[in-house]
Amino acid sequence: MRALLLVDLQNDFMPFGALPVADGDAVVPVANELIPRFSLVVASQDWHPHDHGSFASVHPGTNPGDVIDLGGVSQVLWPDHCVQNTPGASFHAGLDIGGVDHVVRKGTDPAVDSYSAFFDNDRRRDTGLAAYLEERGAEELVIMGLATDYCVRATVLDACGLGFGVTVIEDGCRGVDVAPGDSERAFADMRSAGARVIPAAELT
Ligand code: VGL
Ligand code: ZN
Repeated sequence: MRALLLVDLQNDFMPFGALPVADGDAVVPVANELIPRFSLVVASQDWHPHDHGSFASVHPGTNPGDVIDLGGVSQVLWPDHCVQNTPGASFHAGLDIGGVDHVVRKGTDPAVDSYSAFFDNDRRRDTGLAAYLEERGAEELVIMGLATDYCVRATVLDACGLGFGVTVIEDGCRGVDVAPGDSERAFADMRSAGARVIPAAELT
């Protein structure tokens, strides 16, 4: 069975949000077109406490873009984003959320970030997503969303490592590109990990 995994289609990652991804809203129609084609659809949601350790605002003297050590893991600092129960953390209003079967929240521990929808960045905690998918017999995952170079990349690499067959919808992803080329390198990393990267039009 094949499941669709929509990564972080939340207001704060849209061009009008706190951590804007250029053209991020262009992927919402791609998601809406794919949703009815799947019997199982999961959406991840970046869901941070207001004092999350990935926020530059909680580390005096730092700015977004700085890199610090957070509990032994290298951490890029971000503007405050996707704070639990705020409009920025909500899914884009245009997303067909009625077609989503399950939401997996991540980044809830203030001490560690979670780019992947499967594991925290220190890989100590599991979100429960792998067990959820395995219980429902999902062996193949089709993955798209935001941001290509952070949460999509980490989610795809973990999915490949967990043994899922992974297809990434290239035009269903957009990246932050802190450094130019980050998204292209992220797609290359996903391919190296065994993922198939294709445009939505080629998904059969
Ligand atoms: C993300 C940076 C910080 C993402 C989440 O969804 O790619 N990026 N938090
Ligand atoms: Zn985040």
